Amino acid sequence: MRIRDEDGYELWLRYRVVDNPDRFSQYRTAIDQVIVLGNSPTAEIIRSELRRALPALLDRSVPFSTHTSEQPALVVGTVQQLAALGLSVQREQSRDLGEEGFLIRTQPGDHHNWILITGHSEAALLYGMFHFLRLLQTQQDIRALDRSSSPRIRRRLLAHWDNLDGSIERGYAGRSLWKWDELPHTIDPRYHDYARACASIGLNGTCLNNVNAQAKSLSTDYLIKAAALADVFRPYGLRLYLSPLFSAPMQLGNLKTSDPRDPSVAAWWREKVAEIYRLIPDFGGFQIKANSEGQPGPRDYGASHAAGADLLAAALEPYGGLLLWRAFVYETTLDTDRAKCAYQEFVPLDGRFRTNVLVQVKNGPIDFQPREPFHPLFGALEQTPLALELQITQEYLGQSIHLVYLGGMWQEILDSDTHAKGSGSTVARIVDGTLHDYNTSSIVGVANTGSDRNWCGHHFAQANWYAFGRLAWDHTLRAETIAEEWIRATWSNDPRVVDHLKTLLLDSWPACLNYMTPLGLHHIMQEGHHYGPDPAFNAAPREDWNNVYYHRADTKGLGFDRSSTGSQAVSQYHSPQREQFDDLAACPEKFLLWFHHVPWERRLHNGRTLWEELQQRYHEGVAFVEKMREVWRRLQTDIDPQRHEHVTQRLNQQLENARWWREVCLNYFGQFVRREDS
Ligand code: BDP
Repeated sequence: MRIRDEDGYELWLRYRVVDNPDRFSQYRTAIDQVIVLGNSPTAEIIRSELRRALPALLDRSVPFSTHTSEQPALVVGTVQQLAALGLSVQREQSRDLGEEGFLIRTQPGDHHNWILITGHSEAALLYGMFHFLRLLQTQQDIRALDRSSSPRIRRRLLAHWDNLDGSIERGYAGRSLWKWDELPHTIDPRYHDYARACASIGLNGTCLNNVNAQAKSLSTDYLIKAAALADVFRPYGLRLYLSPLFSAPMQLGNLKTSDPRDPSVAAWWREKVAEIYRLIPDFGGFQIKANSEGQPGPRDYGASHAAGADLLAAALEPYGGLLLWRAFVYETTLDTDRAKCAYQEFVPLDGRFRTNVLVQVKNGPIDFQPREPFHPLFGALEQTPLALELQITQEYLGQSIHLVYLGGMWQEILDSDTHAKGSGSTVARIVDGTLHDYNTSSIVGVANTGSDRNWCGHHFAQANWYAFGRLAWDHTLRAETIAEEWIRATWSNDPRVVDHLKTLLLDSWPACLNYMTPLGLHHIMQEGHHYGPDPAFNAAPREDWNNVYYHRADTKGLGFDRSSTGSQAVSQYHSPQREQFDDLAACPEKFLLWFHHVPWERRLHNGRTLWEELQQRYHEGVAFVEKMREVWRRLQTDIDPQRHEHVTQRLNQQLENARWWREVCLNYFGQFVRREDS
């Protein structure tokens, strides 16, 4: 039988008949009717999702009711609403849920069991409902449910680098989802599906516009348009954020200056923020890129980042608005090693930010490379909460052509031990606020969504959006668990398909590292668009925009010496991490060429010389993509033809690209290797 074609629009919210007979009958027995309490817009969303999902999963109609009866039912309502219905959950079960946490519980009744989905807010019910559907989609046993889950990080955002003209910086899936020309009058139904998808993985914020901002996004016209989006997103628990331009007071307000210390500038921001909150009462706040890559900022006036942040934070504070101040800065006047700059700029400012400010730090000290060690700012600031910024869109990882699952990369970063307060001081614990006992916390993912029918360009890039949301909610989840959930919801529950796709996903990032930037190499992509290899590039206006700056290949060896004999970037890490990175013999080989200039003839742990190992890695990377293609080919009869063919074409291109990377890099680096070292 030919499998029905799919275009990927449904994402992981794809409800198909449960094909495991035991589970199928278990679910049918457990859910005879559904009661969703309340009439709010969020309750309506919950109802409509269950109306869509349950009949499809259970292959029969499921009655909705407003009151209890003799039939087993799924009941969704807040703790208070359930109590009013005579279905109380015990206080200790719901006490620690917090505002957004949910509880899903099988509760025995006189005649039958209830399945209760509850929490303290409507958003909690929404998250609980989506989680329950995930249990069915992934065919879990639901006979004795007792699961509670609360987000570990409070503000979980997607950041769209979308321009007002509809283009997307580093977007590889079509145009922007936001149709500014049509707003506020026309509401594209897709806005609802976007918000549904975000809510289904626990995201609660979206920053609409590019960090390389335009002043216009804060104009009244555009705020009215943004408010229309906020109205759509609100019942999905999704709050709106914007990226302001620091010089907006001049560009929009016709002031003579944007100096953060000028009272007229402060007044302009206060008024602008007041206007935003009049239009969007639950506005989340600002995410700003200042004094970075040509963006205006406080340094233009000799003021610090703290002074700049204070200006905006003071305006947001009365409304509970948050300021995400980005630390992606690299003034080379500070240090000739770009990796050291942000630390040098921000460490002296620790303790000088208002309580509604988070300094937003990319996972690594350079720029969303295929792999970086964690950013040394994690662990360096004790009085300033840090938001972690990850890039979901694969700017440096093959964009929407390469299948690269990023769950493993993010897990590695979150699990990294900064040793800031002894061992166990992981990046995750700094970000979630538990290490320093902050009550604000945030994680931001640069979105990979666009107007493409399948949202992300590559069907498998959807897994990265999914994984980001799941990790943002609970960073203790493992990349493998998340991958399996996503596969079951998006492709199939057939164990063979699940196994094969898991291999594909989990080994895709290591493979990409091998064929692009093994052993700690970084930033050797083609200039500008960052797609494809160009280790020879040496024509940029700034030294640290050249690729040769990063790999430093010469006849002696390869790699950037950031050790104590080089740029001393290692000194920005705490002991014992610092000593480990510093010592060529102890440095994890995955970061070898990040921290050291390594002689070509040096033997690595497996006995191969650096040059031999480099060649081996490039070959292994390509070999894995060949395997990916083969695995995918063998699944041809298990996957719908449309999605199968789409992915096949991309895998073909990925394989060509992987070979290209191998050829260019080995030819280039090989020139430096003397014959007796090879
Ligand atoms: C780099 C991108 C650039 C972004 C910048 C940023 O190449 O387009 O504007 O990051 O994060 O990765 O501000």
